[in-house]
Amino acid sequence: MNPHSLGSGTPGAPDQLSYSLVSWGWDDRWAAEFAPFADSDMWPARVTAQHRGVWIVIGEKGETAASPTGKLRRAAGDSEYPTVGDWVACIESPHEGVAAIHATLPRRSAFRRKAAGSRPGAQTIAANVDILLVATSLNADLNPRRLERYVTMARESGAEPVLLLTKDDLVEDGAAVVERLTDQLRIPVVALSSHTGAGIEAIRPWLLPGRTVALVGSSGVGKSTLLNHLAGAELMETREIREDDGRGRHTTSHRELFRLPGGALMLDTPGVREMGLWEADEGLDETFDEILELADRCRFRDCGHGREPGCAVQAAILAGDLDEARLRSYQRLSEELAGQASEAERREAKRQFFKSVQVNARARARIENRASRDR
Ligand SMILES: Nc1nc2c(ncn2[C@@H]2O[C@H](COP(=O)(O)OP(=O)(O)OP(=O)(O)O)[C@@H](O)[C@H]2O)c(=O)[nH]1
Ligand SMILES: [Mg+2]
Ligand SMILES: [Zn+2]
Repeated sequence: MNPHSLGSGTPGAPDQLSYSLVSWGWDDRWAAEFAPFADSDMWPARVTAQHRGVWIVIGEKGETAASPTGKLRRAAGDSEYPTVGDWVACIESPHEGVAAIHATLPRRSAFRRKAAGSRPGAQTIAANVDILLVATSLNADLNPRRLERYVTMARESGAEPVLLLTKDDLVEDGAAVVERLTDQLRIPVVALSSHTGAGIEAIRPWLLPGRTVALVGSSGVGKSTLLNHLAGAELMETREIREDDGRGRHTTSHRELFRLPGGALMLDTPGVREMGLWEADEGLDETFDEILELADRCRFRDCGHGREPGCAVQAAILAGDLDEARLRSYQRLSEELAGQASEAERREAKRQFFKSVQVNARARARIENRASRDR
């Protein structure tokens, strides 16, 4: 963590677009979003890192630790709970050296996943990302289903997805894989090597000043190595992949946003084993748009694309126009999403149940109170 350089003076809101904020992605639209807070002692800042219970924000006067006000913590749903990449309204707090995050400005994009563990709901991993670099290594299992899942989530986030095939120095046929996956996923695909520098130039067009670019993908694919290569410095620790040795294999353990020499903002994230789909219907439809198009021509509106007569999807598979594996992948992801809907329903039912129990408990307490008074 960097030292906090925020002075003790009260940082005011910038009158004009201040350069230091602009270099972190601030623009007229953010200034407009901040307008409701501008007449107070609040100042805008961007969340650049999140550690356990501590947020690092950067404002006009520099960097400081911060944490959400109790009110924000209590009120915040996932869309207001500050995360890396968020623009927030901060105010000095009584705790020295720690600013209070009063509000989160509405996000332009949000890369979300199902919350880890048993906690229900979604977790926003990165906010206000323009370009999502989905990294996967060429020398490992290139599971197209897993890639489709990532691309679906990336699309749903509102950011533009780009597939990075890392460690190109370790394989012979990188170019062929690029061609195949471009065809399959219909997004830009780039093969590169952070060790030799091959292919790095191909991602420069996305690394524009003030643009936020996030790196996501499984552990060990070389996300932090790429960040360090682009930064020309060891910003993040990297480590050789170890087989599971009981100590876990994740090297990066927190999310952090850095400014690269060219002015682009790059967000490194810890690799994840499992990215659960979350409210990704729209992204799913875009990823499988050819299936959706075919389905429009099925005889039955609710066609399951199995043995139904007049199924345009099955016809396309028979004609060799559609890969059956793509249909299966689409169906599997759809089912996963459908399962979530009912999971949400179950949660709601549980909430209602506990609410009624509480009401009953309160009613019981009132009755007992009255009974003891009457005694
Ligand atoms: N041969 C080769 N190895 C690479 C390349 N990029 C990264 N590596 C190696 O891959 C290993 C993992 O790299 P990291 O950058 O730590 O991977 P990561 O994606 O950040 O992993 P997590 O932080 O756990 O999510 C390191 O030993 C790197 O040196 C590359 O282009 N070529
Ligand atoms: Mg890393
Ligand atoms: Zn059909």
